[in-house]
Amino acid sequence: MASLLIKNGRVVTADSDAVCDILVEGETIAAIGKNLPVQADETIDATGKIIVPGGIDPHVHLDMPFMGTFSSDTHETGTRAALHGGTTTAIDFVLQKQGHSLREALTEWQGRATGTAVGDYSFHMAVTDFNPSTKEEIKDMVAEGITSFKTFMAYKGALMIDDAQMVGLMQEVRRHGGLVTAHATNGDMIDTLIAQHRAAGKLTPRYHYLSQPEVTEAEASGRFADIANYTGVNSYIVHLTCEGALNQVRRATERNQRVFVETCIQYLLLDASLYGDDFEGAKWVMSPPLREPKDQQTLWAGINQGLVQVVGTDHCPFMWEQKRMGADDFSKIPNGHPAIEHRMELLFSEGVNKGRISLQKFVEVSSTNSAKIFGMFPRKGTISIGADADLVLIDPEKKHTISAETHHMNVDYSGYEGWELTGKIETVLLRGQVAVDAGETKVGRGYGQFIKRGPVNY
Ligand code: DUC
Ligand code: ZN
Ligand code: ZN
Ligand code: ZN
Repeated sequence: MASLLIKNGRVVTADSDAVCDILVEGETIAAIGKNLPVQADETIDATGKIIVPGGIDPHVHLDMPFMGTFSSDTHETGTRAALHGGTTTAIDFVLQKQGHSLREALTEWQGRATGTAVGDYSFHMAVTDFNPSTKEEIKDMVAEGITSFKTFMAYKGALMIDDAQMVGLMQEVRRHGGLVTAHATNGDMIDTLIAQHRAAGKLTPRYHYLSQPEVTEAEASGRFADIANYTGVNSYIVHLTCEGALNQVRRATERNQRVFVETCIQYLLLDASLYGDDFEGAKWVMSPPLREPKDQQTLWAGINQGLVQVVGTDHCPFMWEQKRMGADDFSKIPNGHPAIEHRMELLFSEGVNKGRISLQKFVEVSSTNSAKIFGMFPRKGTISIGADADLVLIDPEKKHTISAETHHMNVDYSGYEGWELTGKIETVLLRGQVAVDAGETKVGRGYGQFIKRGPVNY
């Protein structure tokens, strides 16, 4: 078995921080300690580097059919870009087609990801049509290692389920020990506001933002938490963006309910002032939309208060030409934003280096908490003996600039063009293999494996 010794790095996990050596044998970590008295086939000198567990992005949409087109990163290009940014595992969404089975959707997604992904991946199952036959499939999905079930409370007619279906799904998922997640926005309210704006000839990207005010998210987040509390299911709100929604979660904690919360890197760093009256704002047309500076502050505080456990991306890239499908009507702009590659470096530079979060919080929200919530811990999400050797070596001082010219995502613009970051991910290991080093990809198409997941372990 090949062995690799990583010497003298500052090894940081969610609950430890020490300069030491890591011995990797095959795909896993064999030993950790100061000055390990071992010889290995290869040695990496990590002096001056910070070593953290491989990042987990629990919210990505790769090669996904949506709004009349497909998101532009495939499982190959998306997971490769993820590796360049230190994300070694991504959880992608399988979308059930209304009127069809979960199995059909899973087979379709497996067909796109199997043998093509470069980084490790798993799937959430988005249940868009809960009925007696879908109900019977829940246990089959759990048996396949798909233990999280996504719901959309918006996108009526394509993805949305109603509250009756929500209750039934939660009851069934609870029976099988799974987790229900939600895109928690009030679809009917949003559809009404979109129709009103269009009827008034208000068609620029700014009206995308004005069609999804904070109340649409706060209302649905509270409703989701209430139904979850009634059914007793494990619950998780994806891409939470704002104060009103987080207050609903805070309220739930007061009755000793636990609702997991994910925000995404863009909601921490970007705000709605990017939606001007020209088409440029289409770069940030995503749902929910970017919010206000006061919401960013609430989210950073929420991380430190332990109310927000996860920072993902909702990576859902579209080429500029695809965005232009909505050049004359904001409601036709494919919703989504590219970020899978830059989540960790953005969070390190703007979070850790600017003193908003500690290095250990960084590890928790970028990796460990997702591993625990989504049933992959301790195989993923930490640096411990027996865990997968998914390791990220960061040069904490090195400066670099984000640009579409140099990124690896298959999309022709960046939402962060020209941002100068401090802290660069230099080397990334995935299951013991150097996957990225000094900007070069070292593993190929098909190296990524499907990760079977278990119950919540948080
Ligand atoms: N929001 C997006 O912006 N894109 C994909 C799906 C979603 O909910
Ligand atoms: Zn059952
Ligand atoms: Zn969503
Ligand atoms: Zn999403």
